Amino acid sequence: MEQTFAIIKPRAVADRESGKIIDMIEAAGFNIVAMEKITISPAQAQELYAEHKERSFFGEMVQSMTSSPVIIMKLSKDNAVLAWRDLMGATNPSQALPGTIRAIFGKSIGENATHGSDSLASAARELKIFFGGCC
Ligand code: 3AN
Repeated sequence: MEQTFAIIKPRAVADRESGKIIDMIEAAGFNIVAMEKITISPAQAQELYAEHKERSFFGEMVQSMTSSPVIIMKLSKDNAVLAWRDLMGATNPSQALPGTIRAIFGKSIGENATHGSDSLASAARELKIFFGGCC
């Protein structure tokens, strides 16, 4: 079965929304293969968002992702990468379809509740940053 990488972002964790988000993940048929509450280091955030290094919001994004704890997950399901992107909804919560996680819990394009890998290659790369060779 395919695997993908998910993060419940700092604001959603601080607002005690992680339980509701995990409920939605399980209701959608994902298996939680690994899960941990961590504070992301600046180096991990910079590596995660390496492709956005030149963007104006890069510093702000690294700052916000490292500001307080997150929940990281390794999820598995058939077509997990696409299925998790669909369940999250569009990056900008105001454009996310009703019923998606970002539509329900997202506050803004930066504080959009969750992260998900955008391809199988990204999933493998991101899982390695956060879970290494283990699990
Ligand atoms: P996604 O997370 O849906 O793959 P990307 O890859 O376009 O979206 O963006 C990566 C992260 O950068 C998003 N999770 C979002 O929170 C943040 N982001 C994207 N655009 C902006 C923006 N204009 N201002 C602040 N943060 C942004």
